[in-house]
Amino acid sequence: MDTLLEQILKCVEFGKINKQSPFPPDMKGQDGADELTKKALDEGIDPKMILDEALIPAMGIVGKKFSKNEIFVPQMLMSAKAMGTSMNYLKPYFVSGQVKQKGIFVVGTVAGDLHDIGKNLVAMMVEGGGWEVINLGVDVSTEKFAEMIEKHPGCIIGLSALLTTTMTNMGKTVQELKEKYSDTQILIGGAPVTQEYCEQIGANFYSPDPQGAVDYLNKLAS
Ligand code: B1M
Repeated sequence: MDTLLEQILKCVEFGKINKQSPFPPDMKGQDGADELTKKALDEGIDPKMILDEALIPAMGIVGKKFSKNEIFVPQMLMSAKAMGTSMNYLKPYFVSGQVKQKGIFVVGTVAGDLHDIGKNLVAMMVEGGGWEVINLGVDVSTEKFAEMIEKHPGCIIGLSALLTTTMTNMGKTVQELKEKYSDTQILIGGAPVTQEYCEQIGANFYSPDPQGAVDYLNKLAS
């Protein structure tokens, strides 16, 4: 019989949100991340243990499977949704400072660009990796990112772009932020973005997928 933490891990890995959710079919009628996380907290399990021993490893498995094309966007979204359901119960403990997160990741799609599916996946995976995530949405100006750096010194910036035309804006944002906040780490990604472009515009890191982003951030935190 799996422990409660192992059961939560499985729910997040396979995207089982709650008892009512029909996905995945072989877990139909079973408790999901919702019921099990509540139960774990009611039984006095430390929220940090739920995060470190269930949610983070589950999202780690999901990220690796996605990188290897063993699962696809819909499964990843279901996992992220299950994780979000658990996180709703854990958030009050983080907000109160009872559980320490690894750092703050401010992420947004660059100015002029309205694509957010990939960026949201990155945000959810990073949150699942134990970071506080401030998701600024789409069409985010350089000024908005700068405002966040002022408000949260030491935060790490993530920029996403899906259009060859808005990649130019990504370059401008990196350049302007680096001029003013040279120590700020900037991670970039998005379908048309490459390692070569990353080097060209002076960003710190390029990741082609969410797991690479999580690995990079975790290296910075260690
Ligand atoms: Co648009 N669109 N779109 N679109 N759209 C593309 C990107 C396009 C390739 C389609 C095509 O022509 N074949 C093309 C771009 C061509 C180019 O620039 N070379 C295009 C175009 C042209 C346009 C419009 C200009 C169309 C028009 O109006 N004439 C317009 C632009 C609007 C604007 O942004 N100003 C437009 C609009 C839209 C919709 C609004 C309809 C919709 C977006 C809805 C939304 O996001 N909420 C849309 C969609 C859905 C797409 C496609 C079909 C799918 C994009 C997507 O979500 N992929 C896309 C074609 C395609 O890719 N097949 C297309 C799935 C997602 C999981 O992948 O975003 O790459 P992706 O994210 C990946 C990685 O890139 C990485 O991780 C993710 C997971 O692996 N990643 C990061 C992403 N961000 C990262 C950040 C990181 C690290 C990794 O660190 C910070």
